[in-house]
Amino acid sequence: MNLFNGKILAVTLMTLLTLGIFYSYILRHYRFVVAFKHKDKTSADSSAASDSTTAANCVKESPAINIRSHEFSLVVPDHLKYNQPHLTENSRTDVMTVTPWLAPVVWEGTFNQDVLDSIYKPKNISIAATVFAVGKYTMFLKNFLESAEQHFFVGFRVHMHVFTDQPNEVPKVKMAAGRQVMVHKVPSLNRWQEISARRMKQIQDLIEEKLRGNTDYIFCLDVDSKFHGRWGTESLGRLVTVVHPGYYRDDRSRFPYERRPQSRAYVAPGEGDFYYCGGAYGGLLQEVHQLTKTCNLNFEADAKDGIEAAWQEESHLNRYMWINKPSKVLSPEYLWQDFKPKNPEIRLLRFSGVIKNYADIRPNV
Ligand code: UD2
Repeated sequence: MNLFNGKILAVTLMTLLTLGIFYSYILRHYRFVVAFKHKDKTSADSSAASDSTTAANCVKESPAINIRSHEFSLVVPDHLKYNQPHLTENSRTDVMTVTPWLAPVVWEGTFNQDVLDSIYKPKNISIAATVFAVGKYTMFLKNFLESAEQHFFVGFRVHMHVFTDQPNEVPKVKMAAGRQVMVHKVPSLNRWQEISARRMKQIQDLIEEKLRGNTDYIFCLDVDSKFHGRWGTESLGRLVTVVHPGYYRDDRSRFPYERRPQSRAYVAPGEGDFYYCGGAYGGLLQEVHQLTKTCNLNFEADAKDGIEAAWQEESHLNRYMWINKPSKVLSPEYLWQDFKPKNPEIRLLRFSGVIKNYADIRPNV
């Protein structure tokens, strides 16, 4: 009996010993594989590798998180030379350069375009712009498109989506490689208010039906405008909006928000950050999709209740941005008005609305 017990004990001990050796071998091997994999990752210099969550001194293998967004990595080529930024110096002291929720406000002098371009160029991003030219507004297309070729994301892949009721009136504009105009036919409407407001739905549809999966950023612009200066990578962000040139020096009590509480665009007195333009906004495709979908739903629900916001989709956009703070705010350099004298803080005029006679060009007054 004792002999038998002794044999069992010996076998058990042998088994435990073997398992112990086996376990420590597996553990060592696993650590080696992790360390090797990690070395591979951190030595990669490209933006693609850095798009993942890899941190330079990370020691643990993180689970495979495959979030790839151009907003998550700001990788520059090694040895890029540019002026040193100084924390105690600010190139712009005359204007606000960051909002209370820490979104940058973009003015000439606040960014280095070489740094930004070198970050976004290797990502091979694709940018869509939408512009509507219904009825007599086709007259603005030539200047808009030609000036965009000179100033709007020059050197990047750009698709200009022109929505019009008269495709034959879209001028042929010579475009650089990687850039093209795409024409979409839309019905003409009897009221300018409808033409302007319905853009949100048409942009939502465009994103759902044509842009998903092939476009990174989108900007939605008024056609009765012209580019005069660079509009480029400094404007890229998750959700981007432009402060209206007509109200940026005013107290918020003077902003022309929708003031009737029955409307879904209502902004209460004492609320609101800035007054934003309906004529230029943008961001990542999924963010602009959410924005246009929400504003359109609210516009339609208002219409069912027999109410149209004071400035149609611009009012809904302002309500949206009050709650959903933009991640980047573009200064009025990005949408000025030709009839306004240039204020001193506007050091570079980039995009501006042309002077027009509303009575001559709109289908209704
Ligand atoms: C402001 C906004 C505009 C919109 C509108 C309120 C700016 C610079 N503009 O402009 O974006 O929010 O208020 O609804 O912030 N359109 C046509 N055919 C027409 C009428 C309009 O194609 O017959 C299109 C065109 O793309 C035009 C846009 O709608 O740029 C806005 O219309 P607008 O320029 O007449 O509106 P406006 O100047 O009041």
